[in-house]
Amino acid sequence: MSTRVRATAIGAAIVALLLTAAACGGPGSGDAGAEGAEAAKSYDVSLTEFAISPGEIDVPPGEPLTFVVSNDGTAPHTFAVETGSDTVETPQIQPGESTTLEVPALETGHYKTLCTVPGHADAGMTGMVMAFEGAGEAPPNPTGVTGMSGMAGATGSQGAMTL
Ligand SMILES: [Cu+2]
Repeated sequence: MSTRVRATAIGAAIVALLLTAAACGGPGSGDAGAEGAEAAKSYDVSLTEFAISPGEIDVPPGEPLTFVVSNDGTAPHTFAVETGSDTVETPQIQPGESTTLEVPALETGHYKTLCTVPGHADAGMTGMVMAFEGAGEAPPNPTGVTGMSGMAGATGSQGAMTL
């Protein structure tokens, strides 16, 4: 009887050790990853007749940009950024549709944005991307990466340990 109790206790101790080892390994590697990889930021752009909103988009220099472009107007539009060396633009976006535009990292400076449909830029569909240090700090975090599955696992393990 007593040996049986002892065996159970040893088993519980081993389980506890394994859990402790797992817990120690987790947070350490997690911290390293969070510091190294910054979450990619994206910028919402709305197209209408005949305007690009926001007219000025502030971005940090030196990192690739993603623009989420929605056509909120009633005619096809495009969104283009003149990066200096060339023009990066979306295909024509139909009314009510949206697309994304990937723009390579920009140096500090200002860059013209426009709709490339003939006549639209002249009608007012122009804007500016301003790239400068400090832009886009404290960005919103819509993804909410909180590791819910990890939490659930921990709770289950604790329940087992109390037995
Ligand atoms: Cu347009």
